[in-house]
Amino acid sequence: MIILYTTERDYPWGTLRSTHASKTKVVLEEKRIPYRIENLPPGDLWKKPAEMVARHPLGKVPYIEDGELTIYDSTVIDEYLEERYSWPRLMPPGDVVARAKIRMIEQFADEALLVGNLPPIWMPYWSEPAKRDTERMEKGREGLRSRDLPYIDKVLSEAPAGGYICGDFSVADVGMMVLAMVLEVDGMPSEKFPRVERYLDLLRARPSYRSISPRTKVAEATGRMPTA
Ligand SMILES: N[C@@H](CCC(=O)N[C@@H](CS)C(=O)NCC(=O)O)C(=O)O
Repeated sequence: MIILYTTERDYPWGTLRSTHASKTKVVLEEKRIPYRIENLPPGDLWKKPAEMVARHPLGKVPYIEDGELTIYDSTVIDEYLEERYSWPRLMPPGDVVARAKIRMIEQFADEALLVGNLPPIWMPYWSEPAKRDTERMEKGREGLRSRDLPYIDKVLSEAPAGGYICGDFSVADVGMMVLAMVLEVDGMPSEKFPRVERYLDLLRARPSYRSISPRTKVAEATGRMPTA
């Protein structure tokens, strides 16, 4: 069974999870791969204990163990899972252009959202309200409003039929599930982007979203979720 190393914690305002590991969790759920979670203390991400660095040289999550094999980096892990467990497919086989478009959106989600505008919003929720840097949070929101949501809206408006960002559900949508997760906790108003709002609700309605939903407590999300 695959072991996913991540960080998850229950708070009164929702259950918070590593954003990058959430990408891998969604893929494990979508592909119905049996897995269990090794839930590391959030402090390990800063302390970087030797046993963690032995598996991930940068002491980050996620990394997985698949038998003897250890793999780190959410994008690499998700590609490995796609190649090893090809059904249901999260990448269309053969179509080089469609694959490149999906990879662009995957990369956009990583760079613009997961290491860009989401951490200033998401990280403060790991502290109590009085300790949050509200100015920094607002900068993250402004970054979403001015750059990321307009771009996502444009891509959605040009998407092929299928309802998802590149047509059928694919790895391009997986990073966007993380945006859906963060905005569910934050509640940032985004009514100026109704198409994006509808899309994020569509993602939240997928059974795999339950495994990263802020409403799913750590104790209820320790392995592959039962299908709804
Ligand atoms: N490129 C990596 C980034 C992983 C990453 O930054 N994970 C965060 C948690 S969401 C982390 O471990 N942060 C601790 C650090 O940056 O040292 C991936 O996609 O897995």
